[in-house]
Amino acid sequence: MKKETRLILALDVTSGERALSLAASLRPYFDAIKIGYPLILAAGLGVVKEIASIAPVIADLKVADIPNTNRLICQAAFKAGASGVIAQAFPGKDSLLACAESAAENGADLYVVTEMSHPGAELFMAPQAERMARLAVEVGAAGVVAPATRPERIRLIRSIIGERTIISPGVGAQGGSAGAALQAGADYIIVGRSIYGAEDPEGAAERLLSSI
Ligand code: BMP
Repeated sequence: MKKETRLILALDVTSGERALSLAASLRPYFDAIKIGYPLILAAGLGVVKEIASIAPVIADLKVADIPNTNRLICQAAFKAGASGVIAQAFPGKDSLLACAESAAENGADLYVVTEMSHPGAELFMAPQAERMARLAVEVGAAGVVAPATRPERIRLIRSIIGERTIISPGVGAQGGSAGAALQAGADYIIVGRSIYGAEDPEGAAERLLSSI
C-alpha cells in the first residue's frame, strides 16, 4: 500500500454488495481496506478479489495456529487476492515464521498483533506485547498492529520495532484519537464503524482526514 492518506478502512459489513459500494465510494480516503471474518464469512472468499480490484486488501484473519495450518491459511488469503495478512504472535516463533515465509513467497506483507485495542487485552496481551513485538522483528514481519486506544503503548512498540510499519485500530468507536496515535508513532490508522456506520460515510472520512 502507498502511504497517502494514512488511513485503512476496516470493512466489517456483512453484505458483499454494500462492501463493494462502500469500497468504491470511500477509496479516495483510504490507502488500503482491511477485511476479516465478518465480511468473508458472510460474502465468501471471492469478495477479497473484488475488493482488491478497488484497493489493496489486508486480510485480517488473526492467523493463530500450528505452522502448517498457518501456511495454508496465508496461502489461501494471498491466492484470493490479499496483499497483506494479520497474524497473532502468541502461537510462537515457528507459527509466525510460517506466515512470514508465505508472505515472502507471495510478495505480500505480514502484520503481527502485539497488544489489542480493547480493554480485555490488558489481561494477557499487554504483559507480553513487547516480546510479541520483538518476535515480529525476528521473523521479518512488515509491521505490527498496536492500539490507538493506548498511544503510550504505540510509542513503546515503536522503540522496539524500528522502521517497521505500525497499523493502529481503536479510533472512533473504541474511543482512540487518530491524531494521538499518529503522533505516538503509528504509520496508519485503521478505522471502521465510525466511517461505514455513519449516515454520510464519505463526509465522515473527509472529516477524519482533515483532522489529521
Ligand atoms: P472499529 O473502528 O469499528 O472499532 O474497527 C476496528 C477494526 O480493527 C475491527 O476490524 C477490529 O476487528 C480490528 N482490530 C481492533 O479493533 N483492535 C485490535 O487490536 C486489532 C484489530 O484487528
